Amino acid sequence: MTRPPLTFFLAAVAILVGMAGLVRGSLPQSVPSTASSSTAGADPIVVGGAYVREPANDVNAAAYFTVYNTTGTPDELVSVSTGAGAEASLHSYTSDGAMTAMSGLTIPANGSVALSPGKGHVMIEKLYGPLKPGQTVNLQLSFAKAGEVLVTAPVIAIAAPAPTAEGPK
Ligand SMILES: [Cu+2]
Repeated sequence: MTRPPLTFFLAAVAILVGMAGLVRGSLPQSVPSTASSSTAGADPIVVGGAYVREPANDVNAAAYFTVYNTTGTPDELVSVSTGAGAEASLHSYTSDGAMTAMSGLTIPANGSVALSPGKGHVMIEKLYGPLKPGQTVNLQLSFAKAGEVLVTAPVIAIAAPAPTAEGPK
């Protein structure tokens, strides 16, 4: 029966304390790099170029954006909610130009889908108040895999050009 001598044990404790001291001492240097958290990689879903067109009435508005899927697996935008109106739904167009509701919007792996005039939009209905340029609209996008993604969309004047979508960095 052999046991490590007490001095060996104390030496090990000293080493551990010393290491703890080193770690503690290094903390201030690592504070600025808050972005390097333990979550691997960037956001799985990136939304760019979001805007809401200033509505012609105080009832409905349309939001546009481009969704980028940075993962190797398709994802699906399943629902949208907003602080600007009581209802928000995904709309696209039939081949003869009529607006139609979408049950979901698939974003291909390593791909993107743009909701743009003529292609689709998020229809915001029962607006809580008028939307004017300079205001912003909060959109909460729910994805099947990526979960909730919050987007802030500026309200763009009726005749103003749409912002260009900025993809994942
Ligand atoms: Cu619509």
